[in-house]
Amino acid sequence: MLQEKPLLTVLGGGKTKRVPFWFMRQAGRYLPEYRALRKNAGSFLDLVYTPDFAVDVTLQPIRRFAMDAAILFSDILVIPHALGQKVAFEEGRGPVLEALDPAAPLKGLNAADIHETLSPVYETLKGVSAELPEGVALIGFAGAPWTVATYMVEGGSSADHAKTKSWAYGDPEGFQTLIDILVDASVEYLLAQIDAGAEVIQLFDTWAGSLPEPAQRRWCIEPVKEITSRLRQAHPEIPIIAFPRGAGPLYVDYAVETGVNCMGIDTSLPARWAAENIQPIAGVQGNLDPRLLVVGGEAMKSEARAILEALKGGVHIFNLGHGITPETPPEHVEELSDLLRSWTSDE
Ligand code: 1CP
Repeated sequence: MLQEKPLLTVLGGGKTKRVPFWFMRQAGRYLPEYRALRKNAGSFLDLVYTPDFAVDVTLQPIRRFAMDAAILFSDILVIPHALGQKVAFEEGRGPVLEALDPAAPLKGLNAADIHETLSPVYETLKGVSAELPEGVALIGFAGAPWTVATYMVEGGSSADHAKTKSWAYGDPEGFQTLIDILVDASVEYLLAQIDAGAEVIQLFDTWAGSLPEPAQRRWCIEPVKEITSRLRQAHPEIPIIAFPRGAGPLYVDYAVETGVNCMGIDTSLPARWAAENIQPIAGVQGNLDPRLLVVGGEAMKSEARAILEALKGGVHIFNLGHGITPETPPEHVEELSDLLRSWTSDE
C-alpha cells in the first residue's frame, strides 16, 4: 500500500496524527546549497529553466527538513516571460520587467504560446515526482492574475501599484483584457503542471490587499474563481490553496466565492479569527510571522504553538504568513520543523 501523504489527506478533509507543514519560499537564498547552485547556474531564469538544477533546488529543503510538501522551484513571473515580456531578476534589486503600456494595445500576448518557454518547468515537475520521498506531496503554483498584472504594468516591485490601479479604475474594459489573458495563461500553465505531476495547486495573490473591496472582488476573487472552476472541470479532485495576502475580512468572501479548498492566511490575520470565520468554510494554511523564524528560540516556538492550538479544531496546514527571508538561519527552520513533527494537541 502506498504511504499516505498527510498534506493530501488533510486537504481531502481527513484526519492525520500531526499537522502537516511546509514553508513558503522554503527553497532559496537562506540555504547555502541554493546560493552555491545559483552561482553556477548563471541567472535566476537559467536556474528555473534548467530542469536538473530546478529539481535539485526543489528538493534541497526536503532533504534537510523533511517538510510534508515540496513546492516547484519557479517564479510567478515566468508567465509574463512566456507571454513575451522582457523579464530579468537582478541581484539585490528583484524582478525588472519591460513595463506594459496601458495606452498601447496588448499585441502579441497569446496564452496558448506559453508552453514552448515553460516546457522545462514541466520537466522539472516530472523529475521531482520521480525523486520525491514517500509521503511528500508536490505543490505546483502560479501567481493570481491581479498580482502578476502589477509586476507587468509597474515593471517590477512597487509599494503602491499606482499605475496598475489607475489602469484598472480608469479603463476597466482595457484592464479586463489583460486579466483575461492571465486567466487563460494560468489555466494552460496549471493544467500542464498537473499533467506533469503537481498534486496540489497554490495561487499566490500577494498584492490582493492593495485593492479595496469592490475592486478586490472584480480583479482578485473573480479571476481566481474562474481559474478554479476551469481547473476543476478537467480535474475535479485537485486541491487548490489561495493566498490573498492582506485581504483581511474579505478572506471569507474569497473562500466562499472562489470555492478553493484552503486559504493561506497572512501574518496580520489572527489565527483565532481564521478558526472562527474561515475554517467552517475552507481549510486554513499559516501563519507564523517569518520574522520569528529569523529570531528563533522560545519567541518562535511559543507563537508556533499558539497558532497550532488556535487552529486545531479544523483543517490546518502549518506555514508562515509570508515567505522565508534570506537572512533566516537554517537551524531555526530545523528547530521549528522538529516542534511541528512532535506537537500533538492535548485534546
Ligand atoms: O536567487 C535569487 O536572487 C532570486 C530570489 C527568488 C526566488 C528564490 C525569486 C525572485 N523567486 C524565487 C522563487 C519563488 N518565487 C518560488 C519557489 C521557491 C519556494 O517557494 O520555495 C515561489 C513560490 C515564488 C513566488 C513569488 N515570486 C511570489 C509570491 C510569493 C510571495 O513571496 O509573495 C512573488 C510576489 C514573486 C516575485 C518575486 N520573484 C523574486 C522576488 C525577489 C520576488 C518578490 C519581489 C517583490 O517583493 O515584489
